[in-house]
Amino acid sequence: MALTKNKKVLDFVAERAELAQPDKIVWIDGSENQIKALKEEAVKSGELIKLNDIHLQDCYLHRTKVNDVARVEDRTFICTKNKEDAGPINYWMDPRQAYELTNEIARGSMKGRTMYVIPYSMGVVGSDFAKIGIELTDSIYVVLNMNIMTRVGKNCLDALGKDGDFIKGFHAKCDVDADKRYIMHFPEDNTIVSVNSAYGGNVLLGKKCFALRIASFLGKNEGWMAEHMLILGVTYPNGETKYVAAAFPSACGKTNLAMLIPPKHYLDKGYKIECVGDDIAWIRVGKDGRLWAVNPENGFFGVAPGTNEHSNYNALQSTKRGTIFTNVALNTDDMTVWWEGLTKELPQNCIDWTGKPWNPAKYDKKDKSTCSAHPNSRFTAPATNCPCLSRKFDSKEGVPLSAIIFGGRRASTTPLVYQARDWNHGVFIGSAMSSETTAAATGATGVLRHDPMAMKPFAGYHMGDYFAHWIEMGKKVDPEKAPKIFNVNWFRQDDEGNFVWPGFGDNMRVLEWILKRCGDTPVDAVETPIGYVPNAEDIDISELDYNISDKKKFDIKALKEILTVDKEKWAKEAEEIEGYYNNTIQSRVPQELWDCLETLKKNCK
Ligand code: GTP
Ligand code: SPV
Ligand code: MN
Repeated sequence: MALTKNKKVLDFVAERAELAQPDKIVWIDGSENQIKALKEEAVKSGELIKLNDIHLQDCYLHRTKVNDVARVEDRTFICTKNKEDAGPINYWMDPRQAYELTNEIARGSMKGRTMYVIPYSMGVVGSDFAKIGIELTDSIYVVLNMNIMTRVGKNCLDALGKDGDFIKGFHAKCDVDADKRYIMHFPEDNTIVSVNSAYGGNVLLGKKCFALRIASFLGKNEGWMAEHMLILGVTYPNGETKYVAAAFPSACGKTNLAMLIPPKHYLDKGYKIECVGDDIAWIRVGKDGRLWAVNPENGFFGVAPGTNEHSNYNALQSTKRGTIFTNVALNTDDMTVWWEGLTKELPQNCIDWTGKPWNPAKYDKKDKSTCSAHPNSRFTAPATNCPCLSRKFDSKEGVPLSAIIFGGRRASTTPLVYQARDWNHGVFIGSAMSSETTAAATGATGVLRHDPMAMKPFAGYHMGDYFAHWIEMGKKVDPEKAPKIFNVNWFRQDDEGNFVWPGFGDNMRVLEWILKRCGDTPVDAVETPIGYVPNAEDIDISELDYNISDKKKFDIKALKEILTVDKEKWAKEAEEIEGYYNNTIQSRVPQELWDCLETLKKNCK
């Protein structure tokens, strides 16, 4: 039975049902009983495998088709009336053509299936930040994941009232045919259509599709920002908390930074990290002239491989209850899950992510095809499971930002950390980001590409206009209270290809410097061609017992090495950025950024 009298919702459901012709329509009310019944149904059909309820209470494993394991960037379209508005780095399709194409694909595709109506809110229901979406889907996996990742239920429809507007999402798995897979965004009609996939970012429409692509478009028009950022709080021994947001590309360390556990001597002093969000931030200018951020999500869709008790204890704890694992290995000894990096010892009796017995003897770290879990295997875990979840997670107004951090995966050139000279220079640094590609999207990994503000795959409009929006937001913030902007790189490598910086919990040492630069306990920095770099002595490397390789230890010499700014390399980088602006983003690059580029070029002479 319909759970609302909102005519727009009813019309949307009716129109899509007429197209897809489901046997049944089920409204998701968010009740425990309904979710429980859906889990049981999915276990019965084999869509989910129930895991050991003692070790992993109410947890399930799901395997996708082997052709459907990551976001498909080249099949993800921004469908604006004018091609120009989607910009040069988005795939574009004429909206009429995109509707026709996907309508043809979806027509009748839900015959014999159920269409679920998921009312959900991005953000705390009732907060000024929050926005409501309705996702229609024929996948129980999607319903159950959305129920973890967003706030689902009848109260979202109540918040809409009789004629409130919402973001329309339609998902049909069809035959999961990769050749007919399309993820279409219609920012001008607040609509998303996804067909022929059943994987994460392609189908959990509240996440990248709505909370980044559609929301960034709304933000541009309404004066706020939707960013691919984690949000964390650093609580000091005196109880005060400072918040930072950080944008790193997919699989470049957001979840890890968001819930890091500081080194022991910080903990002993009383420092604490609190996680507000691990992937997406919606940011507004508050009445006080500061920037305020909320995490619009309600759960974590985190990368499994590499997650373990030491690298990310909090994430691992978050997966112990009410979690859905996708494409990890099943340990049949005790019906638990495993993935590369979870434990040092390899389990002997696993079914790999494709459903075949896994041979640990053949496992070779360097050969992905021998892995038991897919490199982009994920856990969908409720945020409330996270031991370090911030008290402000559910706050309607969000948290005020002291710093914004950009970062990427760069084997060379980019130092461990540096600070922008001012807001516009910070925007320039974000716009000029490059990072090596990862398994989070289909295609080759390890290829260096431009990924401005970690938003290359997620900006729902022209990237040049997106840069201009950042510049505009800088003008709206009180200059005295604007967050300072930084860039970090945890991934500098030595000549043998080892990561030099210990990373993970030890990133706290860099966060401390960043917050000092935001005015805590002022600390000097070295002015370099690219911005302010720390004096090596000002990064705390005490109590650090870390070996870069069998032969090398991390010490002040290694630190100095990864803080170096090589003028020649940066002159080349500047040329590269100029090429990107000229050839890719073209005429819509704001003058302020051209000016920063000129300064960089001059500084590197
Ligand atoms: P998405 O969910 O795809 O947006 O990824 P993410 O940005 O949240 O990345 P995540 O924290 O899941 O980390 C991705 C990979 O980077 C994992 O394999 C981590 O082990 C690795 N990683 C994270 N932080 C660090 C770090 O500080 N140093 C090193 N060397 N690796 C890291
Ligand atoms: C990312 O790729 O940045 C993710 C995973 O967070 S997905 O939801 O698939 O986009
Ligand atoms: Mn992400």
